[in-house]
Amino acid sequence: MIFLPLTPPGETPLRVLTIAGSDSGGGAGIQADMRTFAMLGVHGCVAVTAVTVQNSVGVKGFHEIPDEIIAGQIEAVVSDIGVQAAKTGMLASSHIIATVASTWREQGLAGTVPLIVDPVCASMHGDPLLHPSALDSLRGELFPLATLVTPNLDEVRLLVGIDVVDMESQREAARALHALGPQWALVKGGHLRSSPHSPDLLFDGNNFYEFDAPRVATGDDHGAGDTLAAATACALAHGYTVPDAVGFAKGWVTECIRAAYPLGHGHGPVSPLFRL
Ligand code: PXL
Repeated sequence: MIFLPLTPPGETPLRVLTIAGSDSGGGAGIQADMRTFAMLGVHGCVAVTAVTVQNSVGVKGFHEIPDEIIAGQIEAVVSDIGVQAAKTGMLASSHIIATVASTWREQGLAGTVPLIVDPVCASMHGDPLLHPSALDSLRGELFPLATLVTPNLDEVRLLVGIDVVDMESQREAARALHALGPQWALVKGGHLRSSPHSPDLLFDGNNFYEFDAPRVATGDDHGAGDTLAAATACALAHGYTVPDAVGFAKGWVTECIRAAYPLGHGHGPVSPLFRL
């Protein structure tokens, strides 16, 4: 199944909130999240954390949104519209992470609304999207609130200092990430570029779940991580268990990678437009 149940026209769909940065190129960040939310039939709400100046070649800079405006967006959405799941993406700095964590707790969302923390640290071009000093806040303040964390292998190295090269080191990384406090940790294998597969490993402190997919040979995979986390959030909003939601999202992002297209002079985006 790569689609989710749809709400009839005129009825209110489930709502999912993304707390993330804007990509002016339209392929990653909030724009990727909203594309997947829409194509999966979910109403997307947004708390913008930063505005990047970006195209297919790289990130030229970014502007951080003030803390009170980020907190205000989250409050405005949850107090009126209500959300059944949320995800975080680019958070840029430790004070933004602290703002998101405290707002999440103050609004009574901790333990009631599933929260996916995609610990975005850099763009695929290697341009920084998180201040290095913010890693402590990510681990200490946001991870304990997370239903699921979804680092790629570069983020795993930064967060827990483990170089994932095989299944055993992937398990070790999952254990180390889970020890930081999230209910579930997903170690994504997409950056194991020499492997013919893209194996993701999910861990809840007791059991491991593997999600494998054949590697799709493309340089156009901008926004893949965001799309995986966004689709997982949509499935959690529908009440899927975490393993079922991740399994669903893995199938969704694999189709989006197959449908990726060239854009500009650099890396094109993964695309949920195949749904049309
Ligand atoms: O794909 C990670 C990501 C998330 N959010 C924003 C980005 C990127 C990658 O470039 O620009 C805003």
